[in-house]
Amino acid sequence: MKIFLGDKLVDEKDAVVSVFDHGLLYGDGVFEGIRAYHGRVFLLDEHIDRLYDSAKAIALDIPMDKAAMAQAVVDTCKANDIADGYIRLVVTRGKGTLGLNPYLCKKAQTIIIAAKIQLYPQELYDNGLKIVTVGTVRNHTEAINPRVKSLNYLNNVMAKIEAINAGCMECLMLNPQGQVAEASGDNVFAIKNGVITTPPSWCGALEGLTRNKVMELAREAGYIVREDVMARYDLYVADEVFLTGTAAEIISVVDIDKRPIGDGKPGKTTRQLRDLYVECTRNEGALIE
Ligand code: PXG
Repeated sequence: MKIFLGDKLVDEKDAVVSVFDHGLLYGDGVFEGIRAYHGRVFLLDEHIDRLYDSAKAIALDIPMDKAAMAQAVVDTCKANDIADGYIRLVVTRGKGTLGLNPYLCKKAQTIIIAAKIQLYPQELYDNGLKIVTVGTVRNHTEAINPRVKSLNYLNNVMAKIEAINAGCMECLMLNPQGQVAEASGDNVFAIKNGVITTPPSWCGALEGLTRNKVMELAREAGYIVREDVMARYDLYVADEVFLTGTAAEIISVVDIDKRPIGDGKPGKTTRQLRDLYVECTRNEGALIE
């Protein structure tokens, strides 16, 4: 496998970073998880924009412009013959000292891995997910804003541990005010009487690109789509609930905290939105050439 490291493609065996890299020492850095479908990188510009916004928020200078970064993603896919796959784009603070001070790290480190994707089992799409609310609340917006896709994912990892311990693959995370934020690695939506609602990002949600795409597709299909503050109650009494994310795409939630959602089966609007989304993944994206 070829890995993009720093400013060029290298063999996997040479793709090594320093033990003094602050990405490792402090989780100091940002990342993106991107999909390639049918020889195209889906939502590439949107991922690059979010990466640079995350970097800006943590005062990290990426030593490459956006166009060069987008090209590096495409080149990494091409070098590995990836037409359908998963791309992990990481920018760390780089090599520094054992102290926290990021200003002592001379240059940010860029890593791009293009690999095959491990998909969720089809059974989960057919039957839907059961999730639980976890005790770990999403980061306070003035601690690490959840809009920053940072390398510091312990908040989400702690939530995931609770989900797995409860026998679930995903979970519901609330913000410190007790409002619905998102899942550990996905955004959450509810549908009630034909109105589709998701929490605004200021409630502690990553501004998911799948989320944004689904909102756009749902509006085009004639649905009313709202970003609104949500309580767990809104999810419990919804007709349908679904999660969105680059890896999961769109997946139904059929049970939350032992409350069956709607009739306890994946709903037809979720199915419709999933079909529209899959259609987009066939036709859109930056060509890998
Ligand atoms: N919330 C969080 C906390 C996430 O990490 C999403 C929402 C969905 O955002 P996108 O832009 O993907 O629609 C994410 C994204 C992984 C993996 O390997 C995680 C994500 C994306 C891709 C892969 O677990 N999280």
